[in-house]
Amino acid sequence: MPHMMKCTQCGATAVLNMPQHRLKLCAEHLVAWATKMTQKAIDRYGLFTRDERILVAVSGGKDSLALWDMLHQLDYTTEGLYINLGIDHEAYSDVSQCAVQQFAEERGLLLHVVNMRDVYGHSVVEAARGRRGGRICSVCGLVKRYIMNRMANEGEFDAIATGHNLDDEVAVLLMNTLHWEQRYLSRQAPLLPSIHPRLARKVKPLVLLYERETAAYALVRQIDYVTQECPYAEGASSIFAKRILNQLERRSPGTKYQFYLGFLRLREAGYIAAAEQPVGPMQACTQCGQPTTADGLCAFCRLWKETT
Ligand code: Q46
Ligand code: ZN
Ligand code: ZN
Repeated sequence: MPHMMKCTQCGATAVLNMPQHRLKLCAEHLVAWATKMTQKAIDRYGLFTRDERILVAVSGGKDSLALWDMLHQLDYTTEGLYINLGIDHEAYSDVSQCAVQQFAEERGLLLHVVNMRDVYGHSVVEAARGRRGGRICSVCGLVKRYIMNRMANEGEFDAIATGHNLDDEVAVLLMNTLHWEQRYLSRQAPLLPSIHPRLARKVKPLVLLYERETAAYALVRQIDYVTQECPYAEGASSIFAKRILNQLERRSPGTKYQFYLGFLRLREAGYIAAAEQPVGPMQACTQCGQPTTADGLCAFCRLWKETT
């Protein structure tokens, strides 16, 4: 029988070893610790307050559902948003929607569902097809940003929260550093402030947690999340970056944590100059009314016009 790990805090059987924090925790202490780390990120980076209303973007995966669960436990005022992108491969979108709906019902939480086909007439797959050379993920990213902004604006939310964990952020950081993408580096942060009264701020409260920690949290809390990945996620360069980072982490626990937090410290100290591209004056899209720097139609409405 393998050597039994003991919780650093109470001596009970530990379910997770986190060498980067020199901690082994039992189920109960893991839940408390992970929730505390989320609260710490909210406070340290000034993400939002208890008087504000937060729209949580949920995909059905472990991270976003763990995030919603934690914010609910922490007594924040939240509503969920699920965007059904119309990805039919193994019924990915519908299966995910069911998981999110069940999660919300069990907890008495309010969930908004936007079905791309019903509301906008096309799935993201169809929209990407209509675009010459359009990679589905870039079309999908644009569509998700647009719907999140629009729902937050219409529902008068103060912030949009997403379930990005530390592994997600550090993978993006590595790739942006390899290419010295100054513009992206200057904007990579747990909080993206609002740049227009009709655009809510964007926040990432899970940035202090490793993916394996959010996964363990979701398991211990018995959250029924979808393990199936989006079929288009395969081959994304961020997956390769994650693999490399995990190799570094195994050799030297804490590498990911230090790389990311060190970056944020440098950024806060002003070493990563904000390469603010001059944001032109924003005006209302002539079709949907959402703020845009473009003349006439916003990027989403232009994409949709090409599709139809
Ligand atoms: S962007 Fe691409 Fe994701 Fe959209 S198409 Fe799937 S993998 S869901 S985060
Ligand atoms: Zn314990
Ligand atoms: Zn528009």
